Amino acid sequence: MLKSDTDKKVTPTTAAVLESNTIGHEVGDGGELHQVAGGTHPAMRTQGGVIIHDDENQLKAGERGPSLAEDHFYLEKTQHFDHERIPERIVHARGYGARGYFELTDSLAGITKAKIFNETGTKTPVFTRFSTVAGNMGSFDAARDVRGFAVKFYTSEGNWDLVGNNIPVFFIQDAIKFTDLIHSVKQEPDRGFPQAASAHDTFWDFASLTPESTHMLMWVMSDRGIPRSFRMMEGFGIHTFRLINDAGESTYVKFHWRPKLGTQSLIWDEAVKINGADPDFHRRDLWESIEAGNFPEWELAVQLFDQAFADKFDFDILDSTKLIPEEILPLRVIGRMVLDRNVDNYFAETEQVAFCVRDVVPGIDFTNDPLLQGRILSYVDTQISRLGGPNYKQIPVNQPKGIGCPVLNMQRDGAHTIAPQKGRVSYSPSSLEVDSPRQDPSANSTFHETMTGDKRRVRAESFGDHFSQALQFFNSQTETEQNHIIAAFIFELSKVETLPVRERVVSQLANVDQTIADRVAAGLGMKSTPAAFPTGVAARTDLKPSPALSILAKAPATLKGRKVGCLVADGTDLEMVKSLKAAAKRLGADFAVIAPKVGGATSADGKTIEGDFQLAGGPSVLFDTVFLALSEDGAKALAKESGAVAWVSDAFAHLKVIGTTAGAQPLLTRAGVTPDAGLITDDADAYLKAAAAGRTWDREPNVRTIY
Ligand code: HDD
Repeated sequence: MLKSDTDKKVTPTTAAVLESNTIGHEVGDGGELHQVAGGTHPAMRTQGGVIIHDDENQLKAGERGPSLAEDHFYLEKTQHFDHERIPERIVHARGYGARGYFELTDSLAGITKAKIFNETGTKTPVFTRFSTVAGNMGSFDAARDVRGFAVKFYTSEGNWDLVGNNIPVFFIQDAIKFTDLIHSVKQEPDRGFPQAASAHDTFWDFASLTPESTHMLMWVMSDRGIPRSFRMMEGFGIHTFRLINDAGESTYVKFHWRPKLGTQSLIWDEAVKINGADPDFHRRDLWESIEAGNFPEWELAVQLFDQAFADKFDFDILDSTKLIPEEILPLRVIGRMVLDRNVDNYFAETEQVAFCVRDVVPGIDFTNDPLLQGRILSYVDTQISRLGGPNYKQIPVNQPKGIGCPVLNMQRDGAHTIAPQKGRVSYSPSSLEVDSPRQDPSANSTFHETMTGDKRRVRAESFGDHFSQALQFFNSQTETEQNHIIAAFIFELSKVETLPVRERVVSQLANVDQTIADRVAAGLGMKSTPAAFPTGVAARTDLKPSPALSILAKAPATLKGRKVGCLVADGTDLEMVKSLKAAAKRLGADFAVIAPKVGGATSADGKTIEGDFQLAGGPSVLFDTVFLALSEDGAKALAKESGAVAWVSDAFAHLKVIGTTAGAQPLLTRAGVTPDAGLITDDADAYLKAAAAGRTWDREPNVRTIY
């Protein structure tokens, strides 16, 4: 007899239950399995809904005999397992998603007929997926890479997918080069490595022969390529799109996401170490903050302009390697996106979500950007292959959810048809059924654009300047950020084995600016800087810097969303740790205690200080700022632990603000920490204030060579 779900009888331990059921006798009547450790468990069932009476043993002919082919429980279980994987995305394979909503705060009525942008206060459900581009699904989060920022809006008029990145420009101008770009950056096809890295010959070979990528390279080599958190990343629609109003008039639009927590990045050496310490650094951060109720939030802002404005630039607004600086065309904030729910099942939702650039709603339209035009095909195509057929939009995460947008059309059948469309009529025009769906011309919002020209494979002359905005971006960075760009080029090119490729990249950089090329050449140990690569259009040097393109120039002083790591040992003052924790929490930070043993340490007054991490499991790279709450004896003991010494020396090298008790000196000395503005002793308030201001950038020249 099987126990009912509501039977409260408790079986002592899982192990005991398993043992009694797996060794020496048949389960058959083993209803106890439904209740373990006080829980009430429903019966396990097959895909066909049949109760499974034994999930521990195959059906055998005799106790030690062969397994029987009629064991349908075993067959179903294993066959399903054998087919559990689908092809991973060819790009953006590694990603993480969450649900939430978009709320309109400023109406674009009159500019677009799209309902999502008309009535302020309208809340539209969203599914958002962040990703790296090059790495495979099982790679690590903190790679140097572009981050995908894809949002599916379940609007009341159907789904709109805004499939963007955390960088406002792109590597190439024409979609026909996308295959080459991705082939060059993914693992090399003969050897299958390196994964999740652009630092190898094929990428830089392609990049150095593709000067249009130069602007994007500046961005990827900047700290934007190693974000601190998905929550601290900007997002961009990149292309110029069109908004269309009821009169059929068009306004150009560029979309921007701005994180409430401000933009923040990692330090390269820190990112490398994070990838070992916690390959899931970004996904864990997103999951945990949503679980904790600290819902990540972004503003959605737009840049709106017309043809006359577009014509003023000497670059083309259809060229995705260019941006319009905010200082020339300010952002208008029109809403906010809040991610407030983690997925229930990673595969069902995050893996199966299918973003398609061609999914737009009335009032939002494409432009002739040749990159955007090419994307319109690729996304649907890849979903059909990834998700096994043309009905991928019937998977719940991809279904339209807006009230008033049921799926009604003449498409029928195909693999995995789940939502049966009713009736006899599956064609149009038809007369047999009065309620069969009909086209509705009022929803038309295709912009009536006049097209002229010869049919040609050509790159417009207006797409010809590849260096001016690359220089403008570099000039818009603070000195620290510029140093990081130079260091990133040096690191990446140091991994390139083919000398002529290395030299060609530097010679392309000389087209941006001779000093940039000289600095990179010096860092690579080149005897002289290679001459500039021949170019048709030289960089303009008169473009004004755009401070909005710098992360540091607009970094907010806040501890919100940041993590404080507090190192303790036997002899630590527990009360001090408690009050530091309370103060950090009040400022919106997370606080973790790192102890030599995960069970904690014994405080000066003999109490247990609970640990969140053991030293080896909680290296300082996982925290934005650190505090050493140590007695002198505790510090002396830790000075003999290489893990503790590295914990401190890394924090120092990664320019973290370090708060410390005076007792911690033996460990600080052993770790080579020297006093500076970012080392604060015995003053918790001053420490937290300094930590909120960010890293100790002035320390950098003391800990690494600036080329
Ligand atoms: Fe793409 C996925 C962003 C150009 C072809 N792309 C993909 C994703 C993002 C972007 C964020 C992951 C979506 C998700 O989370 O599932 N892609 C961009 C941006 C581009 C861009 C911002 C330029 C501005 N992409 C681009 C081109 C092509 C593709 C030019 C092909 C011609 N992209 C794909 C794809 C992917 C994809 C192969 C792989 C998985 C998928 O579509 O769903 O179709």
